Amino acid sequence: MAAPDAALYLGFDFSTQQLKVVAIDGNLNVVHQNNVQFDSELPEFRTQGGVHIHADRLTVTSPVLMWVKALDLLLDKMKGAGLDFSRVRALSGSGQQHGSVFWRRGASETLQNLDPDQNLHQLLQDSFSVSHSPTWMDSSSSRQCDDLHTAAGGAERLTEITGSRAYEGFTGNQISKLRQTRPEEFRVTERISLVSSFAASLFLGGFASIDYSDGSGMNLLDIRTRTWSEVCMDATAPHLDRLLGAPVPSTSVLGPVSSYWVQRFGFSEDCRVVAFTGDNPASLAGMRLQQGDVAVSLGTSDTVFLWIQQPRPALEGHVFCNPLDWTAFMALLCFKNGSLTRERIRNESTGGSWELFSAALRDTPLGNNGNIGFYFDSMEITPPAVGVHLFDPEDKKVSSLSPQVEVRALVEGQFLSRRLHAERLGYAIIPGTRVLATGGASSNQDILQVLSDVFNAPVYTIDVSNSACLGSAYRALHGLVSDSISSFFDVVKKAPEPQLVVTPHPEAQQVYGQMLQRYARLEERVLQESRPPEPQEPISSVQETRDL
Ligand code: ADP
Ligand code: XUL
Repeated sequence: MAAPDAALYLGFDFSTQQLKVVAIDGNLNVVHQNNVQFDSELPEFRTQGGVHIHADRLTVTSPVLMWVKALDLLLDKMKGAGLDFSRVRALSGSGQQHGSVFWRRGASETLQNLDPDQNLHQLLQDSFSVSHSPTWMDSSSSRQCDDLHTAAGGAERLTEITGSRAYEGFTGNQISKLRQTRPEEFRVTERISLVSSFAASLFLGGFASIDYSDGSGMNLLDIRTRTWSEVCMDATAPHLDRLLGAPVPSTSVLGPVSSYWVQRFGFSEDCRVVAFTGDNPASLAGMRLQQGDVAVSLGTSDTVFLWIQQPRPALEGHVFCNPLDWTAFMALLCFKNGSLTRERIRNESTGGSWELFSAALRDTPLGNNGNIGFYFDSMEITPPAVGVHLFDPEDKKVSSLSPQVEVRALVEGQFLSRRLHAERLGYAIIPGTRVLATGGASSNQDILQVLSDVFNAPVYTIDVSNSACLGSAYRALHGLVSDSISSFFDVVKKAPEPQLVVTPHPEAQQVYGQMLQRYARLEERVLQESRPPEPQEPISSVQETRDL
């Protein structure tokens, strides 16, 4: 146990439904955790799941003062629980990605002169030009997305520059929409923050810079030069760079906490604020994902997280700058047909029993004698296809498979798809690659065995509860030590290790190396056959990534 006066590091997470915090000591022990649930603890804002869904069903916002008031309340709770703020050497945090905060003219001065006798939400009540902040769940900016694609020279070109095609929830498109539909609010805006940099600003007592990693979720940053893309900025708003400030490396120390925190809560004057980032980048830090690793969350939907050295942005998925190593990248992929489809096949093929489902996987050979299945019960995000498509070893379409073969066809097909699309974004299996599995289905060793075989890599399980908060606390600690990537893994080496569960069969590489190529060919065929007439509804693609 650390001494009672030992240093502490705080990690905050401003997520969609709640504000959370963890405090760790220098040995990475979690010594305090707390949270504020927006719906139940701040009912005056009348949110559901932390948001307001507007009458058009497309506009989804959160009251910005609710986030401020949640911080007031959280700090009071921490104080009430006896946390000694003078021990906090550094803090950092994360926020839901893509959401934005519009500060009104004069906010900078207000932030610099906060009266320690008052709550933040009293002090800042006139500091926002837009009281209802756009969130990542918003899908009301389709027109602006089309315009951005056109300005950039097409969706592929935009993806190449910013790491993602235009998404309605992404910040740049929300800024465009606001400028066009509410010019007066836009006119009186002094600064635009992401949720992460807004939260950092509260601690800093001044506008905090946007970090590269969360900045890559805006459809505005050139992810390779790590500067604002001129073509995207020009298409979004005039002189937007003045409103956004220059982006900084995610490991930057922004400065000490403002005197408000020193006087009101007893923070040390030396307590540092490390750049806040997005919740997914912070989770990558919390999971201590390393080069070559891939994290696969097998929840309601399946989500894949990757550390990438050489990105190849694709229309499906997002590539962001890496929060730990500014020369590297991370990618996120979301697959809607995950556990629910596995449950359907379990119900239909093995009488609802996971034990029999597992036995079917054990009793069938790697490669399933050439039978391949695509199971898109609902319109898939990656790739945008729908329906069940089954193929025999001669690539002929068949209408059914025997129950055991069907179970393996489903699970192999799902993991071949995860690997195919990960590789398309630049993922490469290298010596030492680990697959880190999380989520409900990661308790099933036979499913993990197929995952291990398809990726030809050992599979480990990890506990990711609170990974964004924990990652933020780790990043705070790292910010105090140094700026180099090796030191991040050095400072977190005492964290609990992932547990090795399975290793690949020796023949896996040969079987799945070939099968992956066949799968890619057949997927193209399936796509041609089932491509929807209209473009995808992108809100679902973003919504489903909440699991990790
Ligand atoms: P969420 O996305 O809601 O966080 P979880 O990560 O908790 O979901 O995963 C829930 C899913 O886990 C369930 O839908 C269920 O299909 C799956 N699951 C639970 N136990 C098993 C098992 N033994 N084998 C396969 N899947 C399982
Ligand atoms: C990622 C995304 C969500 C939010 C959730 O692209 O939009 O995961 O970050 O908070």
